[in-house]
Amino acid sequence: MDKAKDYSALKKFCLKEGIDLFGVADISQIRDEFKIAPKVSQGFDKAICLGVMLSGAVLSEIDIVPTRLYFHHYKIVNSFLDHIALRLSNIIQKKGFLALAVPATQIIDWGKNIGHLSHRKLGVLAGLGWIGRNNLLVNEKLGSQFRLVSVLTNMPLKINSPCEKGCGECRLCVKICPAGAIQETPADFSHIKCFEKLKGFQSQRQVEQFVCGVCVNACRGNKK
Ligand code: B12
Repeated sequence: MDKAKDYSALKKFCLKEGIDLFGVADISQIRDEFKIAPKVSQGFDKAICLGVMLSGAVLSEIDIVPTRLYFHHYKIVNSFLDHIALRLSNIIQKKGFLALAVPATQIIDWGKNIGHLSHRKLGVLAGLGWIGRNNLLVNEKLGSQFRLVSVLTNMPLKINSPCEKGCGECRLCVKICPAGAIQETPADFSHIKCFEKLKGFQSQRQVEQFVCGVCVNACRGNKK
């Protein structure tokens, strides 16, 4: 087995299919946190984390409220990511290894508002970016204008190093957040304020699910 060669082959497949960010994280220290598939979770030691960029045109229509266009885009991008993750997991499975595609967006505990695992955390460990003031994964080139999916596996692959960068002096998201949820550090981010605002957008029939996109639109990484 050549870890670097297999990494390159999987990356090539993903980029050809339209994926923009590809990285592999070592999950051996964090897999106990996962809520997904507890019976098989212990067999995985890495996660392939994928990101696809969002449409600049769709995002640019969002100023202080989400748009119907963004909501449609959100659904299409989630579905696209889930399809690529399924295809990638099948490729790995056919090579004789374990693989599990983790849904891009599925909430499994509405009380605690959590998914099967944190794609953002995996993204940091896979070197795709850092957790920004907006509490999102921020990539140097794409800002927060991308969505994520992950595939858990035990296939021997080259591992990326965690990203060590940060937002620096940029506070564009702090100023624009309609919920006032974004503060100086990611630890200060108010999930409650954010969620209350999203519920408001939904109840006003702005969009049918909990989406916003204002901080996503504001975050351009370092290409401001
Ligand atoms: C539930 C959920 C929500 C809930 C909030 C719940 C929450 N507490 O985060 C609600 C409905 C409010 C919500 C809102 C939004 N969400 Co949401 N959401 C999710 C979902 C399904 C699960 C998140 C989860 O389990 N959180 C629980 C905690 C434990 O994990 P976490 O917050 O992700 O990770 C934190 C910790 O790990 C922490 N941390 C602490 N110590 C350490 C140490 C290290 C080393 C690291 C790396 C991290 C770390 O840092 C992380 C950030 O705070 C994920 C998909 C997924 N499965 O990841 C999408 C996801 C996080 N959402 C996303 C987005 C874009 C949004 C919205 C912008 C809505 C929209 N699409 O318009 C808003 C904005 C929220 C914001 N600014 O944070 C994207 C983020 C993409 C990105 N570039 O980062 C995700 C990843 C979906 C996707 N497939 O791309 N969301």
